[in-house]
Amino acid sequence: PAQALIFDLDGVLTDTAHTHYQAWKRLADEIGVPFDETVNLRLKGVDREASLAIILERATREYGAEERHTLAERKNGYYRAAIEQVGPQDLFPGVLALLDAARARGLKLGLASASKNAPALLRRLGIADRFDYVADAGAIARAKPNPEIFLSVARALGVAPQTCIGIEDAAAGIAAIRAAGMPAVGIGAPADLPGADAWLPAIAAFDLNAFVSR
Ligand code: B16
Ligand code: MG
Repeated sequence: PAQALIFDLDGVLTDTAHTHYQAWKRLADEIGVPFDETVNLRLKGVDREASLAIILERATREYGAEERHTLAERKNGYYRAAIEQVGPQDLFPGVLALLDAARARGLKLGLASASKNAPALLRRLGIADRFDYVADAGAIARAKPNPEIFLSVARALGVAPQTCIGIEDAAAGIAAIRAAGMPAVGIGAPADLPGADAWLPAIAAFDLNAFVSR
């Protein structure tokens, strides 16, 4: 039987995916690199440095390591400023009810976000104390689709990976969950999230009875 739910954050519990996009777009405009929603699809679930590398594929010159670091920091400043406005009202519908219901069934709750801003965002959303363990994105060496982040959460929760259910909105995240040996629930369309065991249009549609047998 399932013992834990492990959630992604951006795109699963709240819509900061768009906030990330706006911060990257501002940076890309400033340095004159074309960037749009289509390119942005490739950034979903991808960490900060790798996201910048994807954006700079369209640059007309090379950017050295130090310069890339400065650009990534600049984007992060824009993002941090934007999430100052985030509050509990920005949680997707159904999140609190699901966390409560899972807790009532004795399930452990973990968070596996690639974002180094996840702890700050959880506090803003008012749900920081609802998780038994939040992955330290800065300590993860291999980004999704590598299973490391999901395995680190299972280990910290003290449960076997196959007794966890991973919930993700990004293809790289679904691949990471599957590689960790966990069942994967995709938030999105099957065509965008190959390999998931089930797909839901939004977290509000997550029915514990369907996934967790008593
Ligand atoms: P940061 P998730 C990911 O979070 C986002 O989906 C991705 O767009 C972002 O670039 C990444 O976090 C890194 O975020 O720059 O804040 O460290 O979907 O894994 O919760
Ligand atoms: Mg995500």
